[in-house]
Amino acid sequence: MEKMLELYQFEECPYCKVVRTKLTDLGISYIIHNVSREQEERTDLEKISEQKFVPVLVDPNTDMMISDDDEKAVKYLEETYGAE
Ligand SMILES: N[C@@H](CCC(=O)N[C@@H](CS)C(=O)NCC(=O)O)C(=O)O
Repeated sequence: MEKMLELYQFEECPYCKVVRTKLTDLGISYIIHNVSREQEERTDLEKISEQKFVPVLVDPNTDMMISDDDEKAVKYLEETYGAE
């Protein structure tokens, strides 16, 4: 893993917590982008992912972006980094 993974999230979001926990369990250091709790204010997130829901997981190593789907993000992390 050459580049750090990035997670757009806010702390109380239960779906974000699932992804944070999986990243931690896999020992992956990552960059957190804390978005506003107000959906209307998530303009940066909308530019990047073309939608306003979190979590959004970005893996620049594989050009993968997973938006608004914690189960898919967890599956991706297990399949991509689970063996490390
Ligand atoms: N199905 C999505 C649900 C994600 C979701 O509902 N995220 C909430 C925050 S917990 C969200 O962004 N809601 C829009 C908002 O905050 O207004 C997932 O599996 O991750």
